[in-house]
Amino acid sequence: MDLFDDLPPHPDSALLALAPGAVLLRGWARDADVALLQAVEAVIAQAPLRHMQTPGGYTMSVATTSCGALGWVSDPHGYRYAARDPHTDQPWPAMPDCLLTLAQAAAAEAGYANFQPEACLINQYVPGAKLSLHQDKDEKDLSAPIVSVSLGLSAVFLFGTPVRKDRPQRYRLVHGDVVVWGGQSRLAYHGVQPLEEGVHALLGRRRINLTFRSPRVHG
Ligand code: MD3
Ligand code: FE
Repeated sequence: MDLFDDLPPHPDSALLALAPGAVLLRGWARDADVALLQAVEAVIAQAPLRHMQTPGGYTMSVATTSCGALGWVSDPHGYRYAARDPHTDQPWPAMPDCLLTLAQAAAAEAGYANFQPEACLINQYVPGAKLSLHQDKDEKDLSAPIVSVSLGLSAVFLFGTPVRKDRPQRYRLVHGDVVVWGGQSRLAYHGVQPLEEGVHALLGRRRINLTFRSPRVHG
């Protein structure tokens, strides 16, 4: 099986290239996990997690919310970034400093000096939840990377190429992993296999993934 479970553990590696433009910072967020989780829970208290509808008529198994100037929204009309949470009709909660600082430091470590994410999408998985293979292309600034942070239960992440039919590689992303997706990897197809049963010491029976994005040019 091509499951890359044998990637280096924390902390003996700072930086690992998964593919051109895709940099894994194994365990990079682990020391900050309590602060990150506390900040995420404060966002969720203001902007609840919800299962969005897809334009294709499905309900996502992953529950989502956002913080920052813009949030990611899906409904029967399509996917887009919006300044207000349609659930509360309020602006999204501000991006907590500890999240922004971590995302910018990770981007800089991977070679992106001026990353200014305006959106942080929060995805919560419980066992069985998955994310089908897709591209992230709702952002107008494709020169900016996406920074992802994984917390809680581990997940098998599918990582393909910009060509949908190319067979994806599989990586297990664990608590504290940070990945910077830019350059040639920015438009790669990717997804998450159904989350396996488990209980994480800090997060319990779930996985939370944060993705930091620059939806607008000049962000
Ligand atoms: C590769 N989230 O929110 S994070 C998403 O674990 C999303 O919740 C997954 O895909 C999750 O859109 C995967 C890793 C990731 C995020 C964005 C990417 C990988 C990416 C964009 C381009 C290429
Ligand atoms: Fe994605």
